[in-house]
Amino acid sequence: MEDLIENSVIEGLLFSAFDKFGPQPIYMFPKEVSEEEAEQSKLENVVKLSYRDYTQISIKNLSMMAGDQEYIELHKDPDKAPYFAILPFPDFNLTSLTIFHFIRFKTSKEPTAASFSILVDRNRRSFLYNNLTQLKSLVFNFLLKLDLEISNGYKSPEMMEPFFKDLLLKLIEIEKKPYAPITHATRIKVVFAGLDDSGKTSFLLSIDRKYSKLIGLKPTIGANVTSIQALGASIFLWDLGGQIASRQKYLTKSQIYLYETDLLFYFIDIKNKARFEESIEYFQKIMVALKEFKMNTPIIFIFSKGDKDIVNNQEIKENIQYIKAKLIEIVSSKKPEIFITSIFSIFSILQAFSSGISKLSPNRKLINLILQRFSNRADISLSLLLNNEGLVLADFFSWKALKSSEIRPPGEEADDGKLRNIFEITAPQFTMLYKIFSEFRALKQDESIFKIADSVILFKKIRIADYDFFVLFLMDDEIKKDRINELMPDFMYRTGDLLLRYIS
Ligand SMILES: Nc1nc2c(ncn2[C@@H]2O[C@H](COP(=O)(O)OP(=O)(O)OP(=O)(O)O)[C@@H](O)[C@H]2O)c(=O)[nH]1
Ligand SMILES: [Mg+2]
Repeated sequence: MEDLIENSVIEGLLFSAFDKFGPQPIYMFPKEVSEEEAEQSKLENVVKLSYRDYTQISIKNLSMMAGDQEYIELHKDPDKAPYFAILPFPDFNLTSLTIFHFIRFKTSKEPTAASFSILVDRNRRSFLYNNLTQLKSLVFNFLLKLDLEISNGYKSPEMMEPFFKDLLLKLIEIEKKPYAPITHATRIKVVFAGLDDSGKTSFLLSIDRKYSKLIGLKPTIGANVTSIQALGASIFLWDLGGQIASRQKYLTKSQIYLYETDLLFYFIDIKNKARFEESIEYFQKIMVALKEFKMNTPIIFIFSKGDKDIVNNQEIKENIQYIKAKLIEIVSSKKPEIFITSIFSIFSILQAFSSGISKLSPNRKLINLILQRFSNRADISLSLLLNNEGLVLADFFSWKALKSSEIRPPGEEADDGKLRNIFEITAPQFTMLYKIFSEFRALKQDESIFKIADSVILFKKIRIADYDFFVLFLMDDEIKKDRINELMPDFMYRTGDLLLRYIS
């Protein structure tokens, strides 16, 4: 086992569980070393973990995933629990893929919260990102088997070793496959496609706040690739100019243009009904190409040019309904994710972009959950976590906590359960919030309070490493600020590392 680990990207396997002393390491491979040896190994830049190190990792794993005493509550609502996350352990130069899990012992009524981690050198963490789907399913199966083995109680590490070894061999197989290169930096390819004149370049310029270039914009000829460094990754943006000749080229040379697309934004000009059929046809061809590469690329549909003054016109509404129905037919497997955007509402563009980018973040669910717990504890009805560029990294919304009638559109039921996308419902309010956000950011203060109708918005700037993040809270009473400030350090502790590595 030790030898296998030494020669692979895997630095360790750790199974931890709660017991009466808190989170404890139960099975760990390679075997722990003495503390002196662990100290020494740090100087030599190799990873050797002592029992205390494994315990620290167990504590972080379980407290991040389950949160102190809340793990039983999570269990009551398993759908809400994030079952995995990629967690950084900078103290040990490690990154883990951690799967959260409940063990059901025959001897106990209550399930026991547990976690299983694959530990890798943090400089080689792209192994986890590049093979996430495969690794997850491998580990889920492994845990099922493990459950059966220990259902009468923990067995000795020696007895369990073959199980872990079996898993390790499978992991090494994945590592050896040539299509899973281990690179140092995460590189992400985002493709923007749609007919000519559908607003792709305008959307991209808006994300970049290059408003002055929006005027007199010319059609994009061929593909225009730019890149941004954000959220711990290099994001390559492929703006595929939509002229007919170019479209054909992308499809015949899909190996170049569509291969390894991590995320696709597909644009439809909702004002131009005459071209809906043409647009759908192009989309279907792109889908065929993507399917050939066996890629499960997430798709975000952008209904562009939904400017405020026309978006509620009967004609536009009908257009939207029509094209929505078409898309539902095409992507029959799941609900298409649609955003109506306008270059006159920067927030509409940022939230569409954020939603796409969040699909690339394995930790998004966990960050959301931490924000949700925070908001519940502080009795906050709406909170948003933004990065300096205004991307929404996490959001929380609850009707229950929302007493103010101002923000609820007429006819909306006060029903928490049915909410899926908070942006859909509160878009106009968010536009306003975003405007305030821009003002706040310009102020260079750490905290600011804005009053709107019978609500209060609190903005807080938090600094993690060299980066600014912003949290925005909507509340009915300024008094809740104290509670927020009290809970803030814990929130920052829990989310800090996750935010720095949002997608890498
Ligand atoms: N009213 C309105 N016009 C928009 C919006 N977005 C883009 N446009 C206009 O639509 C036209 C085409 O926009 P582009 O961004 O160049 O479209 P494109 O998809 O990049 O087009 P190609 O490069 O030819 O594929 C321009 O005149 C834009 O000003 C919008 O949200 N509202
Ligand atoms: Mg263009």
